[in-house]
Amino acid sequence: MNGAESLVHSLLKSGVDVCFANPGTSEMHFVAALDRVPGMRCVLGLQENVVTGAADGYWRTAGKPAVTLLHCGPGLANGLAGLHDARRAHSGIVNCVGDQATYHRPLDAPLTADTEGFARGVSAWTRTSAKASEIGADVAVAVQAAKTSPGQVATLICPSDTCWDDGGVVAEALPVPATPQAEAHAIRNAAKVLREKKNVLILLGGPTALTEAAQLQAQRVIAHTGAHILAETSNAKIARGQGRMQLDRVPYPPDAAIARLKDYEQIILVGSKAPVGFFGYPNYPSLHYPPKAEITVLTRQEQDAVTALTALAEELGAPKVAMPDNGPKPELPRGAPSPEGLARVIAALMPEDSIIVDESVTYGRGLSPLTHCAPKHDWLQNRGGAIGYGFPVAVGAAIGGGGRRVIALQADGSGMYTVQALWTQAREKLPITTIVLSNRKYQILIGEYQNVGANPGPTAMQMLDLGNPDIDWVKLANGMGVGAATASTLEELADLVSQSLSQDAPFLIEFLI
Ligand SMILES: Cc1ncc(C[n+]2csc(CCOP(=O)(O)OP(=O)(O)O)c2C)c(N)n1
Repeated sequence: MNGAESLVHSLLKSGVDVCFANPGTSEMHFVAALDRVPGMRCVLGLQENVVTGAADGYWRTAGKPAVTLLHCGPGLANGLAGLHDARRAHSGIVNCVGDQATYHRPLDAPLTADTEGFARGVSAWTRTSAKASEIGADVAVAVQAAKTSPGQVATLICPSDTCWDDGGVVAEALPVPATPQAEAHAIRNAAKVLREKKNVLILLGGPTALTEAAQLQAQRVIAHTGAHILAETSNAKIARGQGRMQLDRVPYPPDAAIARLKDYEQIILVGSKAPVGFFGYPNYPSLHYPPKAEITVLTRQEQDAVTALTALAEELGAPKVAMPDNGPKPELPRGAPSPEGLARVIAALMPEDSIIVDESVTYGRGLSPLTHCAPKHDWLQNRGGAIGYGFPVAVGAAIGGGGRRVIALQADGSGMYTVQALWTQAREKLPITTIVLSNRKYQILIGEYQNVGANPGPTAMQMLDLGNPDIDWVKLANGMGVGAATASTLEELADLVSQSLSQDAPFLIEFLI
């Protein structure tokens, strides 16, 4: 058995059976091993951020890591934005990066690069395999690292001779450390704050605090104490819709965030970070909460928020409560495009258990309150702020979701970073309905200009405008095998969304907003 075969066998033993790939010469033995070792679903992405973003989306819905196959330092570097967003979302991913053969590396051939250096900035765990007999054991440790709470990026660099040499040894799966529990004093402290203090905010974030199970316990706590509750601005996955809390998020715009948080004297963090701005601005506070507010940590991101919130509810003597009814589905709206209309179309039409991949940027800021009444669904956001996460995450979310409908809300500027993912959606026949929010601008940056105290002149405006020429999304999608149509009214949007939901295939709607 060669090293590559032991690598694939070891991944399968550790429960990793989906590979998102963009290979090159140094990965040919891995690719060949995929033919000889059955059981790995292989999905080709035509740019590396498609590959890494898909692995991110896969973790978020499947709850287990996929492996990526990337080509040398430059291939990994192309995928770094996706890995940055994945790291911020606490997505577990195993990257296998092919590289120069060990004896060839000192010759400084063209693709030689600081592959480990590129990897370290986005990975919690990085290793370069030394020989074929060790690569199986190395990848088992990589999977263990990826699965360790709260979910981590692990990168194994595989020099090509470690793959083609004989002597591969298959490694068994390693035990994954249990999710750590909150300390007993953290639960007592939070209970004391909730009993004795006023103007208390509970802030939910991270992988476990936004699940349905955690929300049931959080609902007990707020019903009993009258504390307020919010989620962080961007979240990897929030369980939403009927049977879930009507959870608002800390607003993105700094003024709105500061106004929303100004009266809190106490903030209890449950898997979250005390809110800071995405950016600093001249003469503007970086902290979006009052600096005098006291911060109490119930759980850190890697800790089990469900058990901690249950213990907190018990400590407070909070009775069990039913989730509030989130109201009836809305009527389908008609007329000119509006964010409220978009929210109503989605809330009215999404099937139960849909996955919403949200890269709606400015247009989507108000969608949350109007979609609580939708059937139960998961809402995925970009936690890292590196745009272009939407199309690829939709690919991975659909594959990890095993047939669940994905509805991707995709701002046009962000979509152009990773538009190649549409081809993968078509090839894999994924049930993804994409609504491209076509405003033909970098709208958010026009607002950011004002935030930094500048006024865009004609040259600056050219850097923020996506017209001249207009991007033809229908042709782009068709060119990659995805059916598509344009909607310029809410009724056209609703018709196209309904049609697409009846097909087990991707469909793209260019919504002219
Ligand atoms: C990788 C990366 N490159 C550039 C940026 C800077 N950036 C932030 S938002 C944005 C434009 C977003 O435009 P669009 O997706 O069309 O959304 P809109 O603002 O129009 O709602 C840019 C270029 C970024 N955040 N990440």
